[in-house]
Amino acid sequence: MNERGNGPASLNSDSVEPEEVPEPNSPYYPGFGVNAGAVEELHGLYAANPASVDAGWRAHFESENSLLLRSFNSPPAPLSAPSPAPHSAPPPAEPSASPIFHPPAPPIFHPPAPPISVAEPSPPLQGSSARRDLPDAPAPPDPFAALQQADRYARVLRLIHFYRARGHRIADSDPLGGRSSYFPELDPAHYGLGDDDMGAHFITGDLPGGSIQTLGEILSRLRATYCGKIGAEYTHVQDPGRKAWLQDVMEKTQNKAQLGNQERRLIFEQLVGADLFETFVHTKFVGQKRFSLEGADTAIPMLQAAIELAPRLGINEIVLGMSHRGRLNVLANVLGKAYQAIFGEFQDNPLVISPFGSGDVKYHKGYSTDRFVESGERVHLTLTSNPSHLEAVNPVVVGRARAKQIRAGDTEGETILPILLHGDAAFAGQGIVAETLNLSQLPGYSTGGTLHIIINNQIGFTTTPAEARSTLYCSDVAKMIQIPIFHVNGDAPEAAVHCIKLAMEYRKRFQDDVVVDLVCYRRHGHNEGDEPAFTQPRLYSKIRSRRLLRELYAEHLIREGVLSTEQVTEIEDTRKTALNEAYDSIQSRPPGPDEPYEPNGPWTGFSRVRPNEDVNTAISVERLSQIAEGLGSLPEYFHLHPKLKALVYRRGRTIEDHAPIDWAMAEALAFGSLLLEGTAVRLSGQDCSRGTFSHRHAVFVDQESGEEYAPLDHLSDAQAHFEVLDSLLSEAAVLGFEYGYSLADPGTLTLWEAQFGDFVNGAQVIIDQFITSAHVKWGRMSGLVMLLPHGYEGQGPEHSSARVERFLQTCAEDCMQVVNCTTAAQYFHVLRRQMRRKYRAPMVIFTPKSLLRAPMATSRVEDLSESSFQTVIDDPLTSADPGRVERVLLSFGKVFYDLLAERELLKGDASERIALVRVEELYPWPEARLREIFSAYSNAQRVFWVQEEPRNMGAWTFVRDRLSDLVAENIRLEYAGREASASTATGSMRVHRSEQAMLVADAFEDLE
Ligand SMILES: Cc1ncc(C[n+]2csc(CCOP(=O)(O)OP(=O)(O)O)c2C)c(N)n1
Ligand SMILES: [Mg+2]
Repeated sequence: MNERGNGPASLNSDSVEPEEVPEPNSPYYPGFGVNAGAVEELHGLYAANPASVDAGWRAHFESENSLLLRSFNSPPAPLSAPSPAPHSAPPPAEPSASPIFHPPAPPIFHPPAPPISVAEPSPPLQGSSARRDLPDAPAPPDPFAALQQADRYARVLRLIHFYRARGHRIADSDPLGGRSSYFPELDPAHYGLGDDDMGAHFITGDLPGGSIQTLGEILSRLRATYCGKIGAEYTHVQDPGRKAWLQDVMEKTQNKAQLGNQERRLIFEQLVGADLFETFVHTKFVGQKRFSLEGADTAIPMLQAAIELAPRLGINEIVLGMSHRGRLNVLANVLGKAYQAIFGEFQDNPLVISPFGSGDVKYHKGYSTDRFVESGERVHLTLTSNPSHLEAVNPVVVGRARAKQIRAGDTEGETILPILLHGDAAFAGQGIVAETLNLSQLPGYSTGGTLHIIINNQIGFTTTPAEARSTLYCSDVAKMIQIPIFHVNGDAPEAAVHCIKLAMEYRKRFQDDVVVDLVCYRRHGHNEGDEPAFTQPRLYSKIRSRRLLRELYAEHLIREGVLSTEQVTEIEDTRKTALNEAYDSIQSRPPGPDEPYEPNGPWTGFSRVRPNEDVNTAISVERLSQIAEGLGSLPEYFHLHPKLKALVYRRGRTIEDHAPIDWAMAEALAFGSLLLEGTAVRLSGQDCSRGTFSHRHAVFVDQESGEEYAPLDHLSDAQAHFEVLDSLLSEAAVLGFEYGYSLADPGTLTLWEAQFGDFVNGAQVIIDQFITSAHVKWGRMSGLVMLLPHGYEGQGPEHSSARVERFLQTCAEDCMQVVNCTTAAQYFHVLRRQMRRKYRAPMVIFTPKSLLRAPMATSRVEDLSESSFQTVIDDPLTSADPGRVERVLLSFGKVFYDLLAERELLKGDASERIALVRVEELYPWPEARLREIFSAYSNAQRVFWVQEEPRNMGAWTFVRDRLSDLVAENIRLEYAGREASASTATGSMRVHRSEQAMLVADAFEDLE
């Protein structure tokens, strides 16, 4: 992990005082406090006539220890002596390691300038002004003049600081000219400095260009660096090392791109490609939505620059995520998706059927490809499929990148780079942005930094920035993680490419996210059919008068002698020809699906087609013992909490003693068995290492040292990695992250646990838009497991229901597995089944609360070593003589135990006339197994579905039709459960109990 400034950051944390605290006006200040002024006055008298002050003061002023003398007579220190300072940044790479920028090493933290001697000539100085004296320094010995001069120096140092902190406020970063050109703290007059002072010399602190420069020189560097086409926000970064590095690089280069002619030509070609693609599609596919990139064309050279630079920074793969804006352009011009394939989608040819299901609109689809950069090195690019829900893809991309990194053995995020493109309104508005940023530095979730590019077209659909946010910039939320933000003029492609280089270099050095805010405009409406002037007439009259960027840049390059007019025409013609040829070719030969769906890479050999046969998930008693022993072993030195000693001891002996296996133990045995078989396990969720219900204890904490120890990660030298992470307090981003992780690593059992199942609805977008539908929309598999505590125990409306009904409602096309286990062994087997099959589909497991420790839900060693997961558990009591059964009570989850308890109260042989059948997996619907069971209970006259949830919730509406199809025609299918309700559960324990008793009574009505 990086070391970082630890202080809490606020959104306005850059509104700080200057770093160089101005010297106090009076040299007496440190010693005399509020009396400094009086002492100063006395000294004035003394200076004019020593006899005019009393002997004590005279002695003091003459004394070597006098503050005044000390201040003025101390040997002058070199003004700009750089001292490698203590800073909390991680050790930066050697300067030579930077392929782009070559600032002096190491990053420098400049201490405040030492006291200035005006009595002595300045020592020799470095830099252009090195040999300058301070001609403006008044001749000694007039101390007042010296003080005035010190004050002027301090003012200039403040001015320098404020250019660093606020220069972006007047930077020319908006191509529509919307940014102000005046900001008070950037006006020399604000510091009492006027035109007359421009030629005067001042100390500059750590500003490059020499320790002493004229005010004109100082301002010129500051304005070039901070107020050009790039507005840099970085002084909110509290880590001095990071800040100093950036400052140094930017001020030395004056934040100007140093691009060769070849690179500039390439930028031009990319701009031509970006623009002509849009205009071509516009004319050929009239009226079709494409969410044009026009106005933000520079995004293409920016992405190209990132790819080009990647191998030089050790990056061989980039995982991209973006929304609608310009996506087709990125697919064509960055990922190299064939024009034919894209045009084919515009034609929506009925012959082109999605190979995996319903498919998706063209501007949501993912793509992957290999790109070869100039040097011949390969970069793998993956654009993650995403839904319309803006920014929802962010955590998915980051989780996916993390999994790829771990698979590649890259724990520092050096080889795989996530890039996220955002919209300005969405970045400011969607909470998942902040949640994802918040993940970026957390152990287990960090990727070594994401590069964020905001396509800031200064509008969101029809909404203006003034309506869309309370912040100054659309990027302000990113300040909370103290990362640099570059606002760059979208019509300045070279500056934008420079920002990308700077951002990539910064990420490489500090493993942080970086934001590049591409300030641009949207040439058309939200989509091409929209009329933007309905709502933004003035803005759009301005935009319509804007010339194309490619034309402006062509003129610039012609002026600079980089390209001739003929070359410009040739570049444009070549691109037009390619577009026309692609279009013509698909008229005669329609393209097939652009991405034939064959699982590849880590997915090779996996299938989305559910196998019919069961998989053996039992493991030997010896293996179970080995795992249990591991669970019961802690290092000798480990100081375990006394209350946990019995638990650890018990776990260690469970198998040997043939003790009952509870929920947590079954889970640990399942995890342990997978780990020993080489399958990694990653479990993430709020407080999940201990477990919300204090049952899991997957990690122990040494009571003296605080060291953490996870026994499951120490079972054997040959095992796979076990990772359990207490996550950020988010549902959407964390579930999104784990889903992304599961996309890239089918070989790791990836689980997300909700604190209580009801919180899962905070992540609904991830469930609906990705987990349940990604396969049929985009052909993407996932084996993600969601553990959702569920069950009616009188804890009120918010801690009872994980909304079983919502999952069931989306079930079709084998999109997922919906499970509720009633025994520990069933949980053990279903977890193992998830990984031991070559089939991958997401699984939701409704996990218990009260059953976690309930003896009746425990299992025996044989249940783990001999059996396997049963989708339906028939009643062991009645199945021996099914013909006697008159009533079948079907249930899903813990209510089974209530029914069991009630049945035990029945007198005589009545209990043998009631079968309690547990449906343990509702989806895929276990039709064959249920049919088998019903046919055995052929004498039953009544079949009940019993549930704890209200009638409009739970599984009732899902099972009703399905069960009706299964039971004989003369049999009534009945419901026993709570009445329909708007809220999931009552807040009263008393009411809960009576409802629970009532629903059980309903199931047993008319029985004695
Ligand atoms: C979560 C969500 N809410 C609303 C929408 C509808 N919508 C689509 S684009 C858009 C405006 C987005 O503005 P911005 O983020 O600035 O991107 P731009 O279209 O300007 O590139 C809206 C509101 C959506 N797609 N997703
Ligand atoms: Mg926008």
